[in-house]
Amino acid sequence: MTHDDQQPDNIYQTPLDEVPGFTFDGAVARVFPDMIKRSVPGYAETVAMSGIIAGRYVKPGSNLYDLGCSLGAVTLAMRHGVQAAGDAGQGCTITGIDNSASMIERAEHYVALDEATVPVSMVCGDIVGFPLENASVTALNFVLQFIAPEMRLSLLNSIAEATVPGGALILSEKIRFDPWEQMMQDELHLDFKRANGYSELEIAQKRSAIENVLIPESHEAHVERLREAGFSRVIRWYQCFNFVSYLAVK
Ligand code: GEK
Repeated sequence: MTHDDQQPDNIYQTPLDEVPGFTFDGAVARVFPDMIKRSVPGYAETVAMSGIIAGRYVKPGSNLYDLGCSLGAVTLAMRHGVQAAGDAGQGCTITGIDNSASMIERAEHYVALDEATVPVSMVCGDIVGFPLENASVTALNFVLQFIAPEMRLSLLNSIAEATVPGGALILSEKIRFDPWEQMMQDELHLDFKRANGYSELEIAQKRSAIENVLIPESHEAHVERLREAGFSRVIRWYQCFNFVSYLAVK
C-alpha cells in the first residue's frame, strides 16, 4: 500500500440521486483521517488523551483493547502511553478490532510504521461477542453509537466483566441533548464542518447517509448504562460541542 493517507474527503461532493446508508468501506477508509478530523470536534485531543489515560490505568501483564479501532490512531496512542508507563506496562498486549477489512488492512500498515515495541495485533472482527479478558484499559471511541441500541448494554457488560478491578473504559460518543441545547450544539457542529471546508451539499448528504446508522444517546443514558454494566466511577473528562468522552473505572 502506498502513502495515500492524506487524501481529502470528497465522498459527498457530487450530488447523488439517492444517498445510500453510510458504511465503513474502502472509499471511507482511504479518506478516514481527513474525514474524522474535519467532522468530529476534539478528535485529536480524544486520541492523544486516550494514550495518557492508558498510561495511568495500565497494569503489568494485562491486555488493552481498542474496539472499533478504524486506522488504529487510538491503538497507537495507547501503545505509546503504555510504553511511557514503564514497569506498569510490562508484559502488556494491545489488540485493535474493527469489522471493516479495509480499515484493518490500513491499520496494519500504520502499526508496522510505528516504532514503539509493545506488542500490538489488529483483528478484523465484530466487537460484539469478541472474547475479551484480563483488560486494564479498553477504548470504545465513537463506536457504541453505531451499535444497535438494544445490544449496547450487553457489549458494555462484556467489557466490564473482562476488566480487572481498577481498570478503565474510555467511551467517546456523539451525544444528544434537550431540544434547546440540541439546536445550539447542532449549529456549532455545523459551523465546525463549514469552517473545515465542507459545503452545504456535502453536509446534507453526509447527514442523510448517517441518519439511521449513527444513533446518539443522552449523557444520562450513557452514565446510567456504564454504572449498570459495573463501572463504579464514571467521569466525563472531555466535551467538545456534541462530542464527549467518559472515563469509567471498575
Ligand atoms: C478512532 N475509534 O480513530 N465491530 C467492529 N467494528 C465496528 C463495529 C462492530 N460491530 N461497528 C462499527 N465498527 C476510532 C474511530 S469510527 C468512528 C471509530 C466514526 C467500526 C467501523 O468499521 C469504524 O471503523 C469504527 O467502528 C467507527 O478513534 O467514523 O465516526
